[in-house]
Amino acid sequence: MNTIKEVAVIGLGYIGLPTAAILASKGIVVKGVDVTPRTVEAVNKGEVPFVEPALGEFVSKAVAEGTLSASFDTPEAEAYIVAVPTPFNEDYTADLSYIEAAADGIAPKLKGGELVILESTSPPGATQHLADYLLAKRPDLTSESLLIAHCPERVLPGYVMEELVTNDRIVGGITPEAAEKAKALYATFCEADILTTDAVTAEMAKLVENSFRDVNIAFANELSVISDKLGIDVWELIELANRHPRVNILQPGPGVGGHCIAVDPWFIVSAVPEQAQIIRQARETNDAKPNWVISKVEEATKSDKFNGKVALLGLAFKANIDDMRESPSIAIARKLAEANPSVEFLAVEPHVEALPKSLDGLNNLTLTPTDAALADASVLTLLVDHDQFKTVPATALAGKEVIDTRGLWR
Ligand code: SAJ
Repeated sequence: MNTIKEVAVIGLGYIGLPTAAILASKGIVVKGVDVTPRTVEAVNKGEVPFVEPALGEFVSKAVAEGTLSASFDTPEAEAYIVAVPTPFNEDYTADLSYIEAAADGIAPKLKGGELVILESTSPPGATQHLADYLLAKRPDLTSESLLIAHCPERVLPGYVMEELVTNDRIVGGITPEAAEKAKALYATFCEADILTTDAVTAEMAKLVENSFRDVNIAFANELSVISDKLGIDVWELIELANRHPRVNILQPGPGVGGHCIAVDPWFIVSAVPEQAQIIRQARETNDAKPNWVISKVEEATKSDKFNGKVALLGLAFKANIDDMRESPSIAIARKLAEANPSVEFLAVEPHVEALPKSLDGLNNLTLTPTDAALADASVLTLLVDHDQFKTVPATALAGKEVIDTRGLWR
């Protein structure tokens, strides 16, 4: 039974804000903390600064009812949920500086007895590191008086509000008491099973889930390159093979993006480099896919029919979202535009109104409406399977060179 009535959520991003909003919808007073002024302002106005279906209603209702607010400073609370980024360093080890910055804000507020939950995807040992870090800052507290747990998020962008309720959760405690207390808090909104374990197993479970997917997408991406060499249709191949009752091959694409699957496997590789052979190879295979797409586009621009314009359809890292983090489309767009200054690239992304900063400074790349790009370019490169592109009529593709990395227009 949950007894916690006041929670601080540190980091109001794609995971922190939905978690804050759903807790607030259960009557818990939630104080969100973020370093970005745009985020703090938006939340206090009841708005969501990114695209996530259904989240807007939760946030506006909770803010109107006074159960959710945001600020730059960490408040006192009975429980703290840390949902900050964990990028990787150049050597693929995890950068824990955002977690440490969150802990710097929490430490002075502690009185003893609080629950601190790390939700950020973390390498093995990060939760213990957080515990040690907090206790080093607050030597007056003991490891018994601070309940620390890892509860990795597992929700799929685009379905977050649904999956927060329906997905099973894993809670790994530094102590069993911490796991139980965190479990009770999550049970206020999670209707599925909440499974308790130790912190390192919970950390690894999260990393393994995303590595499993990365390895299987790498298999699909390898099949697409093999099929191209053999002159067969990879989508048909996969469809046929998947008719076997125990085969379920995933879909090839232009590479793997997002802040999760393209990142998390490296945390395992850097922790146990000798042992993590398949996991490393999968990362390398998926990271190589954008260059393969680039070579296909460049090949198409050498044709006599090429009119000087290439459409790049979709910049987000996957369908029906606006998130462009680690997006293979962005890498493809940037490299193509840099390497082919005489070609005009028409980038299409229906979910944004301006190109991201990562594409700044490219004179031959412009954000273009879908219809104009389809009409003007003689090479059409489909990079993301957004719903908007599903309805493109076959007549719009007639006479064009089509590079369909998602199998949407076959
Ligand atoms: N992709 C393919 N082929 C596929 C499936 C995906 O190329 O068959 C690509 C996507 O286009 C995208 C990337 O992989 O670029 C990742 O997309 P995704 O939909 O597989 O996953 P994410 O990154 O949006 O969310 C994942 C989820 N993890 C798993 O499915 C195991 C989600 O549940 C996690 O919460 C999330 O990572 C996270 O935050 O870790």
